Amino acid sequence: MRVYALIFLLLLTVACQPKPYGPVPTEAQLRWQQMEYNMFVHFGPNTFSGVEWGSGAEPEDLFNPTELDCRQWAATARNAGMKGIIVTAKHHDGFCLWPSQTSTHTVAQSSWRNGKGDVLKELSEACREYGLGFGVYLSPWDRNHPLYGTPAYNDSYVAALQEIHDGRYGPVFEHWFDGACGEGPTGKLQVYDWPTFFGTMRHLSPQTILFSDIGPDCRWVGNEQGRASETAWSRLDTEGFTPGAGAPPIDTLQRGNVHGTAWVPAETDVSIRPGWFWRESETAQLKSTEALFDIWLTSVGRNSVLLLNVPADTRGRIPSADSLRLMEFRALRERVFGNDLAKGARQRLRGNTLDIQLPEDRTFNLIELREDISLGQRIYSFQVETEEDGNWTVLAEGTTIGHKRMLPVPECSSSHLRVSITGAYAKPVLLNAALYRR
Ligand code: FUL
Repeated sequence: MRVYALIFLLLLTVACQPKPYGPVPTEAQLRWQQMEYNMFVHFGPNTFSGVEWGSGAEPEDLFNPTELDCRQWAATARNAGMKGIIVTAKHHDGFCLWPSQTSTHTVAQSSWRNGKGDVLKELSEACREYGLGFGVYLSPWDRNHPLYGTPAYNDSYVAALQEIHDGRYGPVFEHWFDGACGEGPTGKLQVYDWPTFFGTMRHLSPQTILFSDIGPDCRWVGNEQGRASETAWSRLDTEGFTPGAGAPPIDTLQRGNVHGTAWVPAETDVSIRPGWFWRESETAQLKSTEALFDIWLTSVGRNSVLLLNVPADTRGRIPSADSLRLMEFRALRERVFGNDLAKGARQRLRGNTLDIQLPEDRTFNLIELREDISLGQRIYSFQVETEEDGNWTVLAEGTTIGHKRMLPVPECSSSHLRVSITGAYAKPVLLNAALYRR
């Protein structure tokens, strides 16, 4: 009898387990989403010329960092609380930061370290030492390459992918495919062979997250201001679209597609400075700690991953002003997020309601909600209320939640809250909520 009862209970538990809804993240996508915060480093000839888009005609000797120190980048990123670094291995000017056989416009042709330098080698080793993911940005648009504008250029780009991803630099957590497609040195545009680019990557390095406007693994958030949409689906319809000019409208990239057929979460790329590349003149215009915190709320706090650009300077180091700002930003996050005011609360998920009973009145102005995205993204409408003498007052309302949703609210003191899921495509799977005071 007891055995039957046990089997029955077991079957019941299995039957009650929520089933995945729609497309779900791969293991690699889940790991990537949990990284939450990575460093982008724009570095190359533009660092020395002060322009954003080099023409490709710059002499190789222009690239001449006096004190390149990728361990300093890695130490800065780790101390900032970041989990990985993505470097511009090649920007639109075509200069390769590694001695590539696919080009004659690389570190090998420069006099930097007598042509023996390799930024990718140095950075990948530093990332390994500091326990960070190593990632690369490799611009398909190339204003230097003589083959650009012909089908043979696609082969050359594929050969560059092979060089970077053949294992010589160790695992690469993310590869950034910029969709930009301008003219090359002969005035011609290139027709990029995206299926071959993506196919090559899947073959070489199936665990690498592939970024482009439309994925396949993560997508562009649609702006460079650090703002994901309040309604942010990790689903996207990519059929018939390409990265770059063939991408869906910006609004779609920002919001995703509610019933999209692929799991393609948004990545929010934004620079700590006005430009992507370092310029002495922009040191005074670093984003403030408060502005960075707001960006955190509208990126990580809106179901996306934050890729914050912190450009290296002409020495090849992260300038101290920028690294100081990163540390202030970390200190602010620790002050706020290090004190979860929902700690010690009794949180119970009953059907569509998460009931939060605090041990006493607590004062907060920021609510954090999370959905178990391993089962897909389900919730499309919710409400947060507080209770006082049996009366409920609505504090916040929203649409999507996803991996993390942060809701700034007017400062409020309460000991009893509830999160009501007012719309979901399948049984909602909320994780514990957190409350903070900024
Ligand atoms: C854009 C590029 O044109 C910018 O220079 C920068 O690299 C940004 C991250 O992507 O498409």
